[in-house]
Amino acid sequence: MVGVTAGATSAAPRDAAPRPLSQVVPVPAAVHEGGAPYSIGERTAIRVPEGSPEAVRVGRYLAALLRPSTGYPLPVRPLAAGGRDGIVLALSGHAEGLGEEGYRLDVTRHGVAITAERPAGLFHGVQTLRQLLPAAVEARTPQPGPWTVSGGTVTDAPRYSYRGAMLDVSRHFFTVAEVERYIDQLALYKINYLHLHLSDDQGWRIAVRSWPRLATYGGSTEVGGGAGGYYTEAQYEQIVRYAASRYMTVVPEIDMPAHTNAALASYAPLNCDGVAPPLYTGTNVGFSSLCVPKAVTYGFIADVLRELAALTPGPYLHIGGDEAHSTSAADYAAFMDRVQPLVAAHGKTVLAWHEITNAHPIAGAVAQYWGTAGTEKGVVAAARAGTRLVMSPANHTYLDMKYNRSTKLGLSWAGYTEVKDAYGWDPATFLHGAPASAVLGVEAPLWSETISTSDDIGYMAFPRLPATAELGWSPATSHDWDAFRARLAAQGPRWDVLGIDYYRSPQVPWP
Ligand code: TNX
Repeated sequence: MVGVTAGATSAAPRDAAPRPLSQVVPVPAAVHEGGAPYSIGERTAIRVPEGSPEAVRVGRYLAALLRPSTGYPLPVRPLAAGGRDGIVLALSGHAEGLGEEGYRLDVTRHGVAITAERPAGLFHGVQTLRQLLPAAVEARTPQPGPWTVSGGTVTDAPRYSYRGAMLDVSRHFFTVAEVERYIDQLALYKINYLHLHLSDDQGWRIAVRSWPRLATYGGSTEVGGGAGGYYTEAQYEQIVRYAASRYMTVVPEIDMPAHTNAALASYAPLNCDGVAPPLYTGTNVGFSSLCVPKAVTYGFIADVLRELAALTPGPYLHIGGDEAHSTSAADYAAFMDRVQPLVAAHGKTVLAWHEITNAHPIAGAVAQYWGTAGTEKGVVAAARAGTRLVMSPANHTYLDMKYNRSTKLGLSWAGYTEVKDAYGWDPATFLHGAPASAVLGVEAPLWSETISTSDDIGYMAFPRLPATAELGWSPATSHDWDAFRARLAAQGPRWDVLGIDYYRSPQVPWP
């Protein structure tokens, strides 16, 4: 953990000139600079609409963020108690057109007002305010001020409603605390979906009451032969709740019919030959398959999806479907056609890797595109026929790709991915011929064959995750590499304070 030392030993004000209102990642949709700045001080209060418990919680979250570093009391008070000074969180009607997640941030001499239609918008506005304050605000011990925000107005709302990050907790297991840490890092960039890759050949990571050995045996190891682990129901619910407190929806994935060795090893009857294979701790893909003709396969899946749906308030269940190299094309289609209705039976929406378009995506299904070229005809045809898309082109969004040949962590099958590559594509046009209206959003997956600690996550996700986050949030017209890398550079000191061991890309002019 790198501490903040600048200014700590002298009385000289540090960061005295507040940063421009546009120096935020993702860049806001509209910024109007002007008017007097506001400095958060000893007497600043956070004022919240008492009629909304959620808005009150956002106010308390903001207070908890600001108190340790500023050392100010920052009481959270009802708006009705009078006075409009300080930091005001206000819920407005629909008239302003801010939408589900948008917000307006007004800074005047009297204070900062964040206005939104929904609490999610207040939360995103708080992230913007956070980035407009000096990096030292992230410290957990008192730091010298001033805590000044430039005068003016930010009006902001997302380009896409789905802005995801995936963490593969199967190849290496990550504890609840490690997942929560990543959730907090993602929230700073307005990510609103956390996709958890809960099963793969190397490990099954979620307790299932009706098939207990999935977790207790199938979860007992990981890549390299370590101890692995799994989430109990209570722990998974804890992650779901923590994510929700950051306005993030968990998308659980059970990968099938391939990537299933951990399940096949746990229950012999799931295998076509009735023989359980050993647990697997290597990094090959494509060798396992559930037994498509066996009836028990669908009883198993129905049980797993029923239990998972009951633990998952979000709309999506991700059923994987990738790299089924040991399943025939006919079996694959038959399998997917049989499994999708099991998702729908619980009122959930099917999300799957784009190979699902080789079967028959059911109405409402979402395909997650991970190709590198944007030319897959089957996916384009499905998109034209109504299947929606989450865009995760591996050569732009995969956080497990190495930055360059000397990156110690990561893989390189999709090529080296520097920050400029992560930023240099357009979700609306990447898949040639697919209607732009089919695109629901973007996601940055982090596969964990080579990733096993929070520091590893930080190194691979930063600074590339913010690139995908900006493509998902900011208007297409704002896309500009030079402007992006300058704004990204300003994030470096914040990551230092947060203890994120990020990659110091030579493409970014770090201060
Ligand atoms: C491909 S992309 C996979 C994963 C691997 C990843 C490594 C996709 C849907 N599947 O099984 O972990 O590459 O980069």
